[in-house]
Amino acid sequence: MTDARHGLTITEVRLTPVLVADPPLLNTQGVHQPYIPRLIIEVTTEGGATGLGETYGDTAYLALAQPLAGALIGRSVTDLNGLPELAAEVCGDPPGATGAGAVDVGGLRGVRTAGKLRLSVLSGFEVACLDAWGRTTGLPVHALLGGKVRDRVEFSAYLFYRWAEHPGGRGEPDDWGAALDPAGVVAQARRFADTHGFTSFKLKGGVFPPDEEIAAVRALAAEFPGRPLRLDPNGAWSVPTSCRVADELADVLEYLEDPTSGTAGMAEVAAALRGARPGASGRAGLPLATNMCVTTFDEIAEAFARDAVQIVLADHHYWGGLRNTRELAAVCRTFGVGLSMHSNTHLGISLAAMTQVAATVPHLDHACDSHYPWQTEDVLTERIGFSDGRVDVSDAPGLGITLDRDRLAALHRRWLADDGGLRDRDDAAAMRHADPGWVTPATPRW
Ligand code: GKR
Ligand code: MG
Repeated sequence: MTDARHGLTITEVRLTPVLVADPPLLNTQGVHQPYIPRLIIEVTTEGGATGLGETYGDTAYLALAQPLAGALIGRSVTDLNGLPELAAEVCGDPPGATGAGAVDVGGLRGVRTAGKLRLSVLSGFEVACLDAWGRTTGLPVHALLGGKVRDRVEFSAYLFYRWAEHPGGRGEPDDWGAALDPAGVVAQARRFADTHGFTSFKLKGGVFPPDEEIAAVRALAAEFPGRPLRLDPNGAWSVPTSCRVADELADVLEYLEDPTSGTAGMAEVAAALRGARPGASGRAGLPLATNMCVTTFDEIAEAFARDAVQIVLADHHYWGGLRNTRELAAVCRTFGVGLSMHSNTHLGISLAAMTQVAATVPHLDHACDSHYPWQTEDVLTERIGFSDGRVDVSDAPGLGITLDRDRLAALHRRWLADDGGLRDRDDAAAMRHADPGWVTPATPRW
């Protein structure tokens, strides 16, 4: 559909891959690379508005984004319901896809199907279209989504075990130092709380044996009594280990995130925590959250029918955009399943998008998490700030942000100059700089 009357027809789409500095944050796959790829999308309309979007920048995503960018010319930025069909038609399978159109992203993360990759790509275009539409009409994106139900969105501090620097001194230095034990984790949380006012905390686990991570969570609970805490090992534990950790931390955790990999395992753990499994202590009653086993609409039915997860952590990059995130919210609300948001390494465009959609979801039950405070670089003229651990919901047209072209160009030059294999995020490869024999675990580590 075109929309010449309102100047909403798309005349140009620019794709700019960038490499963004990232600290040496540890997870069960390995360690973050010194620089991580992101894709910045600009959609310009006949009326002269340019909307911004952001998504993953790895090669497979770029390969899908290019044909979609071309196919958007001449369409209206309001034609959002047509995007999935268009993407299915023009994008094809990503490079490296198997016969079933799947790309192996390694270890417990399993495979990303071409369909999932397409949703991630089109999420960036959807956000850019909404931004352009909002700029044209003078309306914030939240108004285009039906209006905000809150003025501020709460985020949690995202704590990571980390090294002081990347192996070989690569990347950009920072002054955080290492965090490899409970004292280091507490010091990191204290700095986040003092700087940004965060009052809830998520620890990325699956890095050290569970007893060490239990000790870190206990140390956080002692330092911040009564504050919401989460632990997320990204599926690194077996079912029995997950049950044990849940039992040990039930009194201090708000929820346990993806303790084990896959819906079947999560269902077993959830049943045990409900006391429904023979021999289970049943004392926990601790909810399980996921951003791993429910990442598409297709995965909902089984997970909800088995009561495998009590909270879904949305991520508009996975779910195909902001409007799908709202649809997910409605499904969760219908089934009495909680909703919040998780994140991946991202810049301010994505934070603005997360904030706009989070502002419109009535039952956002927990603080969202965001990697943004770890990113010292951005492509915006003004960084988005947190106060009291919250981001103010912008009422300015579109996303309410401004692109800094010089910053964008500088980060793109870094991408152009890369010959070190950083254009595809690979936490295991980054880990091999420190531990040459490292292989991402494909089965539970503990
Ligand atoms: O950045 O290391 C990381 C995280 O583990 C990220 O990749 C996850 O997608 O934060 C995410 C999560 O909650 O699982
Ligand atoms: Mg997670």
